[in-house]
Amino acid sequence: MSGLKIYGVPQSRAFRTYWMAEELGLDYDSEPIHFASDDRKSDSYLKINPNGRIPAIDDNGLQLFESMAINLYLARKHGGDLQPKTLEDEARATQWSFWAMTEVEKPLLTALFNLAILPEDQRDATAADKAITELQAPLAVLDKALASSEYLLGGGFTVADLNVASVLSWARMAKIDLSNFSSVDAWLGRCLSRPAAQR
Ligand SMILES: N[C@@H](CCC(=O)N[C@@H](CS)C(=O)NCC(=O)O)C(=O)O
Repeated sequence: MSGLKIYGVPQSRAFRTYWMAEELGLDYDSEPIHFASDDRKSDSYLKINPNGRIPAIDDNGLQLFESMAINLYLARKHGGDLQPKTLEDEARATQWSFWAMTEVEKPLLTALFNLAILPEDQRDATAADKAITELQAPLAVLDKALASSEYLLGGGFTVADLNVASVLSWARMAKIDLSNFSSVDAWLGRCLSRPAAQR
């Protein structure tokens, strides 16, 4: 065992953490805490993540929450192809990770809930439309960044792609039309079809 424990079910933002651990080939333990269960509010779990949310990790005594921070840490710790090779590329990976959380996550989650997750009689079509309209600007930014290279940092697949694609994976679940953003669509397919993401 690598001494890494991942808290959270993969049907949640913990998917990001499991994907990263699989990419890195880590031998980890899993504590499948569900976002809808009381486990996340137990005294023992609140010591790991006082926010009571998933994912979180315990890596040989280092307790971390926030999915993007966890992945940036794991990539840096274990190195290899997922870790940017220069300070500048590391900064760009941080930039794209923050960007996905601040520019994309909220409207995309609103769209996902109102198009696919909520029971049909509780869905709000107006909220979904508004969220999809809001997503057009960040999707155009991502599309432009990917127009001339297969991956965000210009070389191969890195933590930058994993973090952003893990957020954008909700667009697939919500069946959002990405045909106006063909570079994003192709890149998302490349990222999500990786064996580690599938596992
Ligand atoms: N910014 C956090 C968000 C974590 C989060 O909200 N996780 C959801 C599951 S996807 C959760 O635990 N929800 C339960 C709750 O909010 O009580 C991250 O990226 O790790």
